[in-house]
Amino acid sequence: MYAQALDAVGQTAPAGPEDGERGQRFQRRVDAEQRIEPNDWMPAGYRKTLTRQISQHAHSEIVGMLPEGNWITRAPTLRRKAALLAKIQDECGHGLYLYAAAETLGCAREELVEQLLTGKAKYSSIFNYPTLTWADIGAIGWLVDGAAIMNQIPLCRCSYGPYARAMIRICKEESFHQRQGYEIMLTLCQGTPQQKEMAQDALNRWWWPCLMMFGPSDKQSLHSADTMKWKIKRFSNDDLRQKFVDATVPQGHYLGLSFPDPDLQFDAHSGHWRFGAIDWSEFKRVLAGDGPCNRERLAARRRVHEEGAWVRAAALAHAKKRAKNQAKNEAENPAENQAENQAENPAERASEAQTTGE
Ligand code: BYC
Repeated sequence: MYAQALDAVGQTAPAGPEDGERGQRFQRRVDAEQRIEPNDWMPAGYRKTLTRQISQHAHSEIVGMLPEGNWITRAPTLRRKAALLAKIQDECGHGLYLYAAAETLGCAREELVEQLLTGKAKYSSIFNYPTLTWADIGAIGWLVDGAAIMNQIPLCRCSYGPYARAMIRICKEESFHQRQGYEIMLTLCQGTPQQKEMAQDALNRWWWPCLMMFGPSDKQSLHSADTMKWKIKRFSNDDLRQKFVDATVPQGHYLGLSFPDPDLQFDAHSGHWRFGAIDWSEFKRVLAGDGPCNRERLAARRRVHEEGAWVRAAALAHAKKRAKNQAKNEAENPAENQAENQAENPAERASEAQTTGE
């Protein structure tokens, strides 16, 4: 379905005011909340920034499986192991929907994956931190998925149709992820003093990196002006960060935990939790490839990509064989095939109508 947009490959259009009437018409459609679809004309800048954001988002989902995968064999109970496996599989699925959405913009998945493996494309900074104890799995669900939902719910209304539609399903699953994480934290906080200490230690280590997930401050953000104008982003990085802090601090207090920020305090006048300064030098270091686990994460991705080469080769060979057999069959029995197609089509059409609700 998504591959239809490959029709648009090569239609590179200039970006900005020089787009003239076409560009103005595009902006009017965006302003009127009309969805932009793969075969519609779009400014080159819109296509480029969407490809960048969606593919980085896809890479984040895929790399995001690694820190949690570290705990599958050591989950404390069968129930926890089943939930963790399901969550990690969901993340793989999210990555696949997102690569498919990015492909509708005319960039092949192989190329996007190559950009990740060569270190050219970014993925979320948060996945360059280690998962040292089981409590980190709780903290990732509660905080990382909590931050992801805050950022991703507005993306369900993104102006680009395939991205917005992918995000609807992703957000439903993220909400389950967040709850399973909070439940792990609650269990630890109601357990032994050592378990509560583990939960506190995980919060201490994940809190600041989670605030960095929302990206640089609005003043430093490179793309926000364009992405807000094009209604890809609906809220600025700082606004989303503040919403996350406001939602999360009372949840932490309910757990009986404290936040590793001496400046955190409630401002009754504005109704917001005010927090201390973020260490942007750490964020820059992680983005530059020098976080605690950057090298390990990329090495793991490269290794599994190489090890999976035979699966890609086998799938391609199988597809070729099927296409060849089908062509041979059609050449040998043209009348039969025509009758079969005619018989099949009404059922196919009916089932399509059912799934699209027509
Ligand atoms: N990490 O101009 P800005 C998840 C880069 S959740 C790395 O503000 P933009 C998951 C940015 O790419 C995580 N890089 O950018 C959860 C840009 O560099 P380039 C994924 C970052 O795009 C649980 C530069 O900094 N979520 O998947 O307007 C389990 C300047 O920034 C980060 C998404 O991807 C960062 N944290 O705003 C498993 C959501 N922040 O590209 C998986 C979709 C900024 O010019 N993405 N940069 O080289 C977005 O909403 C936006 O892309 C961002 C950044 C808010 C992240």
